[in-house]
Amino acid sequence: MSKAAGAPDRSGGPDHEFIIIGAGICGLYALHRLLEMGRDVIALEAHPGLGGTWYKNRYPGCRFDSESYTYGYSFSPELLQEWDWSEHFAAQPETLRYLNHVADRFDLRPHIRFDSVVRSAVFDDGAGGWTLELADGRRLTCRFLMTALGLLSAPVKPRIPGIERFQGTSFHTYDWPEGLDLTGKRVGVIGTGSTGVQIIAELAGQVAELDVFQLKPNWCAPLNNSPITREEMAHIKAGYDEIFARCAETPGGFIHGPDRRPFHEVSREERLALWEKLYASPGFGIWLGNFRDILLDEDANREFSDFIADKIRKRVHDPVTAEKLIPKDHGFGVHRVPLESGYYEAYNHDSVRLVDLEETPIVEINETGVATSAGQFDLDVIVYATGFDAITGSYDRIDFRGRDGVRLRDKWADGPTTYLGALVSGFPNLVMLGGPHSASVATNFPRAIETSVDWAAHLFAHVMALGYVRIDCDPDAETEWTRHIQDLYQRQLLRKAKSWFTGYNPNIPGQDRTRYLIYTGGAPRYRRELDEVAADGYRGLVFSSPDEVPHLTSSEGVTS
Ligand code: NA7
Repeated sequence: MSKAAGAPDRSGGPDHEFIIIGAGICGLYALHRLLEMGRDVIALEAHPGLGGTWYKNRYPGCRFDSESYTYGYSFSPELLQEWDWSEHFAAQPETLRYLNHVADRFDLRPHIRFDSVVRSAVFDDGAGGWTLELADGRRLTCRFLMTALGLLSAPVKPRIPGIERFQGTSFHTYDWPEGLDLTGKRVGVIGTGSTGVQIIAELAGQVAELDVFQLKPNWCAPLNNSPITREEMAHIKAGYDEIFARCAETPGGFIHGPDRRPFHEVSREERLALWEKLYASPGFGIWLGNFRDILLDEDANREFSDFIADKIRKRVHDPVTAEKLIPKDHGFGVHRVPLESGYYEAYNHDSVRLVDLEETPIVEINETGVATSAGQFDLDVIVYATGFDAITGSYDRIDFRGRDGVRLRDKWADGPTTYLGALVSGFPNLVMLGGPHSASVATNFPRAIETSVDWAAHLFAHVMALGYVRIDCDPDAETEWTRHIQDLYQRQLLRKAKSWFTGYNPNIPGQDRTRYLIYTGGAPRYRRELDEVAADGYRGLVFSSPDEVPHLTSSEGVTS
C-alpha cells in the first residue's frame, strides 16, 4: 500500500497510515525506512527546516563531541562513501548540511510537512487511530503514530525574578538569533553545561566582556579536535565496517569502550599513564574508554576526579578561579561530561569573569543586567544556557491522550513508564523512537536510533504481514520494564547525580527530584533485549486484528 506523498486518503480511513512527529536525525531515518517498506507516511516537523537539534542549535561553538564518522547514518554504504567529514568533530553547520544531503539523496523532503507544530494527539478508539491537532488548526489522522521528538528539544529558561525586565538582548541557546553580532558587547552566559562550555570557549576574547554565571561547575575534558585529511577520510571510508562493528560492541555505541581491568589491581603508574593518554586523545575516551570502575566505585572515581582537578589547576592561571571550576558535589563522569576546546583557558582572558552563584547568588535580573548578592553586572546580552526539560519535556508539550482519554502527562507525572522505551500501555499504535527508557541517552545517538527505528520497522512488517490494526502493550510488561530501568540505575554512581540524566531540573516545578529516564544497561544489552522480545513473538505486546476492534470494518484494516 502506497500513496502519493502526503495525499490524504478520503475513502473513510485515516489521512495517512503512519505519521512521524519530528524530522530530526531520528525522524528522517524512520521516514526513510517506512518509505522503503512502501508505506503511506509523512513526517511533521515543527520548524521550517529539517535536522531537529542540528537545525535549532546554532550557537557559536556548537559541534559534535561524538566522532563525526560514527555520527553519520550507517544504513547506506553509498552514503557513507560519498560524504566527507572535514573535522573529527564537525561543527553544527556541517552536520545540518549532512542531514539535508541525506533528505535530498533519499527523496525524503516531499514527505515532510514543515511548520507543523503538533499540539495534541488523541487516540480514537472508534476509528482505531490517532487524531493530531496542529497549532495552525489543521487536523490529521493516522493509523500509527511514531514519535521522534528529540531528547533535548524543550528549552527551559531559569526561574529568576525580574527576567522579563531586561532591556537588552536575551535568549535561550536553542533560539540563538540569526546574524547576532557580539563584537564589542558585554555578554553574560548563565549556565555551564555542555552548551555553555562550548559558547564560553568560543566567545572568550571575542566580546568586550564575558561574565559567566555558574551555579555549579561540571567536570570537562578536552575534545582534542582536528581536521580530517583526505588520506584519513579515505582510511575511514575503507574501515566503516570495522568502525560500526566496534560501535556495536561498546556500551556507549562509540569507538571508545571501557577498560574492564579491576581498577584496584592496576598500579598507580599504569593508571596515570592511561589517564595522560586519554586526556591527550580525542573524544569521549576519557569518559567511556576509562576504567569501568570509575563510574561504579567511589574510591576509583575520587582518584580520577583528583587527576582531572589537577589538570584544571594547571590550565587556569588564577588559583581562586581554578578552585571554583572544580566540582565538589559530584565525581567525574556521573553527569554528562562536556568536551571542550580551550574552555579553561577562557578564564585566563582579562575580559572573562567567573561569577560563582553558590557564593553570590543571583538576586534578580533587571533592566540593565544581572544583580547578584555581590552587586550589579551590566550587560548588553544575556545568554540562557540553562538546558532543557530533558527527554520527557517534548512529550509533555503535546497533549497525548490514549484510551479512555488518559493523558500521557498524567500517567507520567511521577516519571515515565514504558515497555522497552517504545510503547506505553493504553496508548495503542504509538511507537516511541529513541524516547524515555531507551538507550538513546549517554550513547551515540545515531547508533541508538538506528536500533530503535530498525526494531520498529520489523515490528510494523510483522503487523502488516499478519493484518493487525492495533498494537498495545501489556501493563505488566510495562511495569516490569520500568522496574528494570530503575534497577539498572542502582548499579551506577550516576543514580546520586542531580542532572538531566536523572531527570533533575530545578527550573521546572516538580522536577527537583530523581526520575528514571534512561536505559543505563548499555547499547548492546538494550539491542539484545529488543531482539529477544521480537524473537519471542513480541512478548509483552498485544496485537488486534480488524475483527477484534469492533468499530473497524475490514476494509479499513492494514494491507501488506
Ligand atoms: P545542561 O547540561 O542541563 O546544563 C544547564 C546548565 O545551566 C547547568 O550548568 C546548570 O547548572 C545551569 N543552570 C540551570 N538553572 C540555572 C539557574 N537558575 N541559574 C544558573 N545556572 C543554571 O544543558 P546544556 O544545554 O548545557 O546541555 C544539554 C545537552 O546538550 C548536553 O548534555 C549535550 O548532550 C548536548 P547546574 O548543573 O544545575 O548546577
